[in-house]
Parts: sequence; C-alpha cells; structure tokens
Amino acid sequence: MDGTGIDLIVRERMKVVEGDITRLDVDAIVNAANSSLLGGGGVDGAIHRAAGPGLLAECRSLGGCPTGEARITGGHELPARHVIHTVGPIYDQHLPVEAARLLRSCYVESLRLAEEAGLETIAFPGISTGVYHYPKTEACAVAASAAAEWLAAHHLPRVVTFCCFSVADAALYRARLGIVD
Ligand code: AR6
Repeated sequence: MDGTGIDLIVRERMKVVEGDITRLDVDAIVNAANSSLLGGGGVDGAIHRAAGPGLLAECRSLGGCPTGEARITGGHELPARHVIHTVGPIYDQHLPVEAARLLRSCYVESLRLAEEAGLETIAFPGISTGVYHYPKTEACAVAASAAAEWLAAHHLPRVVTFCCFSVADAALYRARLGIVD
C-alpha cells in the first residue's frame, strides 16, 4: 500500500493508455452507451463505426439497458473479442452521491460480466465523462476505486486498462493510481 490506498499487487494489474479504445486488442472493450443500446456519438459512435453493422444488429436483440447495468456482445469487426455496453449516469439528473453509486455500478457490472465470460483483459473509457458531463476527477476516483476493489477480490479479469482519450485524462489516472513513467 502507498499514498494511493491501492495495494501494489492490485496496481500491477491496472494500466493506463492514451488513444482510441476501438484499436485495443483486448478480450473486451467497454462502451459508454445510452439506455437504447442503439448507438450514439462519442465513444459509442466510434465503437459502432469500427465494429460494423453486425454490432447494431446484435444490440437490437438486447432490448436496451438501464443506467448502472451492463450487457455483453461480440466484438464483430473490432480487434476486441467482445464489447460490454454499460449506461453511465447523466450527471445533472442525480444527486452527486447517487451519480457516484450508478457510475460505480457501471464498472462493477462490466467487470462481473467479463469474469462470467472468463475474460482476462478489459479496457474502459471514461464512462459518463463526455456528453453526460460527470466531472473527470471525481469519475476517475470512482473508476479507480471500483476497479481496485474488484481486482483485490477476483482473479478475472486479470488486467484492467483505462483507455484515456487525452493526455490530460491519462495524467489524471496516472496520478490517481500512483503510476510514474
Ligand atoms: N476512445 C476512447 N475514449 C473515447 C473515445 C474513443 N474513441 N471517444 C470518446 N472518448 P462519451 P458519455 C472518451 O460522450 O459521457 C453517446 O452519444 C471521451 O473523451 O462518449 O458516457 C452515447 O450514445 C470521454 O472522456 O460518453 C450516450 O448517449 C468518454 O469517452 C452518451 O454519449 C465518454 O464520453 C454517453 O455519454
């Protein structure tokens, strides 16, 4: 344990990368979707564009997903084998404590689906931190603590990657996780 409050063995199972999540060769990438699961802008749009029309067809069969829950599909034309779709809270529609509970649930439910599917590697974008306006520092703290708690108690997924879309976002995660490079 160090100043981050995260066990060192757990921290070795967490990675921070900068770039486009659709390019990652992992068992699952997580999509910051909306409750229709039928696509949208931001990372959702990028994932559907890169995965091709088969992903939308599979999503249509799921019948949507409530906020804080997650659903799993194939990766279709993506390098990732699966997509885990989760619906983050729209920050302004909740009290901060409820938004944090729902955001945490997105991470935990995604990790649970990955474990159930026997997946070893998973990558998350900053769920709710775009169009849904969750403050980035607070969202990073929720993401890091949810993942650390999960990893401390479970063997799978073996590695959790936080895929950051900007240098500033990656710096936030590295600081939170105590990663120096
Ligand atoms: N790779 C990694 N991260 C990305 C990428 C990418 N290709 N593109 C954007 N981000 P957002 P939300 C980051 O708005 O706030 C959609 O329309 C971005 O910088 O995609 O959960 C859905 O259909 C930000 O940090 O998702 C929903 O309607 C983070 O991904 C709604 O937006 C999330 O930004 C969901 O809003």
